[in-house]
Amino acid sequence: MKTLLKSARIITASDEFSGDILIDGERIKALGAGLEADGQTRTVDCTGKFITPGGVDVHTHFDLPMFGTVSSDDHYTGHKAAAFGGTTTVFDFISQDEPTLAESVQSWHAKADDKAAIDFGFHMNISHFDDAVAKEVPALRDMGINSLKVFTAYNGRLRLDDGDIFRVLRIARDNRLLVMVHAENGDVIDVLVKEALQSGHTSPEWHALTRPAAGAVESVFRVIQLAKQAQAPLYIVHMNTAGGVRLLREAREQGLPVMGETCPPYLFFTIEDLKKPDGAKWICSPPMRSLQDNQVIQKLLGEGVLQVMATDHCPFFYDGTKPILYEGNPVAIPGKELGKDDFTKIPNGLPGVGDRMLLMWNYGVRKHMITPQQFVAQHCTNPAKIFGIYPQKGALLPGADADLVIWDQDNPITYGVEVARHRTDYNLYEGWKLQDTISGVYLRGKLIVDNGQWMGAKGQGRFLHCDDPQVI
Ligand code: DUC
Ligand code: ZN
Ligand code: ZN
Repeated sequence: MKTLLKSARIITASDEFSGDILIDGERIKALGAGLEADGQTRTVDCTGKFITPGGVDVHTHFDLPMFGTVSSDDHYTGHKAAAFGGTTTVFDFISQDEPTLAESVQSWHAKADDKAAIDFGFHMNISHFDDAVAKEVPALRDMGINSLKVFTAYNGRLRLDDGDIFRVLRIARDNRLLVMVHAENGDVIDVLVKEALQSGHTSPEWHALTRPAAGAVESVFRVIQLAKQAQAPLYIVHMNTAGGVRLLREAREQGLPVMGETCPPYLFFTIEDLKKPDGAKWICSPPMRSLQDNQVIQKLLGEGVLQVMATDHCPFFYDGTKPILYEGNPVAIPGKELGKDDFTKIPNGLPGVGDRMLLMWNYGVRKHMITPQQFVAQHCTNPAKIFGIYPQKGALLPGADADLVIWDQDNPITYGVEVARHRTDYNLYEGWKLQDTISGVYLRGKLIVDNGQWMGAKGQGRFLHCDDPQVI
């Protein structure tokens, strides 16, 4: 089956032109002006529309157990929400919960494979490290995994000490794996949380006040120096402090192979949002920072200091005692209300996988924070390159998977929970106006979102075996 997308504005990470895209089966066959359809080709008129590659969101947490509940999107509902927002590839983090890494990988396949509605890859969390784990790490490559995540926070739960992070970095270097790091100061956080609770501070803003920006900046500095000593590349997840992103810039100027990711909420929200009566909606780790942090990150994103825009999608209901209707059925999953009397019990995480492309196009590109080419680079091409799935993903090139987003120019809508398809009861961007919207999404040549209609299916998503990570 062939499809010819005719007369679109085509946007890539390096270019922008008017033309056509010919899809043959699951792949892009040709791009250019004046492509002709033969008798078996379905032609779609894309006049007035623009096309980008399908989005690649390399930071999601579907079906993640936390604080006695679970993130409210699973590998089907989250994939579907992603697709409505123009994302056709996601990467989820495997918890190191089983006796071996191989068993942990298997447990994540068991959650994801039958539900997947878009294509997906995995990162492996390393939250306990010893000689046995060290021996197992290289085999992850045969399982299609090329990235490890380590933590400098969450003491006693996920954190590794600096020596173990250094060892992980060296093993990763020797096996062409990329280390991703969550950089906050776990020791300081523990002291501040204890003091806050002793003083009777239980409201949501104390989540942010007990996880200071300076601790994140110090930790970013430390992990960059650890990677330098290990002579290993490094990818810093969800960067959200001005100081941290400036350190990233400095490291890259020195030629160090360090890359950085941020997420839309860190551009648009601050600790002031946590002070609102419904402040728990904004609770995630690392937390919202200051207006100055927002502004510096926006500016440095535009200067190309950060390579990737991801989401850290990890939604919870705001009020998980009240069901919502999902695909016609009532669903209620315990959420943020679990911490109404104690900020340390509020599940950490935000919805966002479906928001990312729409928000960043309308409030990033249209507000001149980033160019259309930077948008495609940060949301599609760079993450695909870094995690070893380029040019199959993240590119509009002959031979690439036909993952495409058809955008409607000047088709204004008001965004919010009713528009976003996340399985939760709130959206951070409630009431925000979107000027350009998404009318069609193709996954490997199949139209899975068609003018607000879900045409996809559970189980159609494929696991991606990642090739070598790239430093960009
Ligand atoms: N931060 C969150 O807020 N949720 C899930 C994991 C993380 O790092
Ligand atoms: Zn993290
Ligand atoms: Zn995360």
